[in-house]
Amino acid sequence: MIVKKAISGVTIECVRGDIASQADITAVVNAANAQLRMGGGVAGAIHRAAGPGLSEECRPLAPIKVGEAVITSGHNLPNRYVIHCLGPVYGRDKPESELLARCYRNALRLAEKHEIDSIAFPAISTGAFGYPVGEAASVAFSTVLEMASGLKYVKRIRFVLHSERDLEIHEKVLQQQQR
Ligand code: AR6
Repeated sequence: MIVKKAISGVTIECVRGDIASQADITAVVNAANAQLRMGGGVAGAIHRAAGPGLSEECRPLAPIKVGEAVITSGHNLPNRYVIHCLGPVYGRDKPESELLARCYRNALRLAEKHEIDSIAFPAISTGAFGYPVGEAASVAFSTVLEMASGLKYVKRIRFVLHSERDLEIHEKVLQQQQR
């Protein structure tokens, strides 16, 4: 099932799937490590699908700081761009919610700068970095909803969740958010 919400002409949707298989999206977001290297989870899936050219392009851009975002091309991915974000490690990088919000804000700013029409996010920080999914979803959606009316180019924002449980949590949180 796909849950959609439209706000200020921007569609926000949640789907279950693999961030590396979003062929109809212009930019996918990587839940990166500071060194912008392969890693596990999302970073593993993205680098595997993109091929070694992505690591090469990333090398001079690293390291990045928590909350920061950088953009590269998509290499062998079906997407034109990858936007790499370093999320906070839950319980260590504080304040977590502000640092996580910064990831979404900076990713959307970069997307606007590059005139990107559609972007897909994974649930940044909710895997290896331990951020509880419901809390992270709440930060992600409130940040995106806050920015929606100021977006000129980005018209579609997709959240790609790996498990059915994470999808359900995101759907609930999105439905609860009012603006
Ligand atoms: N597509 C979509 N979501 C996925 C996928 C996928 N292919 N694989 C996992 N997820 P994580 P983080 C979900 O660990 O917490 C990396 O190794 C996963 O279930 O990828 O920001 C990096 O190198 C979870 O809900 O990112 C960093 O060191 C969410 O995506 C570190 O882990 C994020 O999980 C980043 O940790």
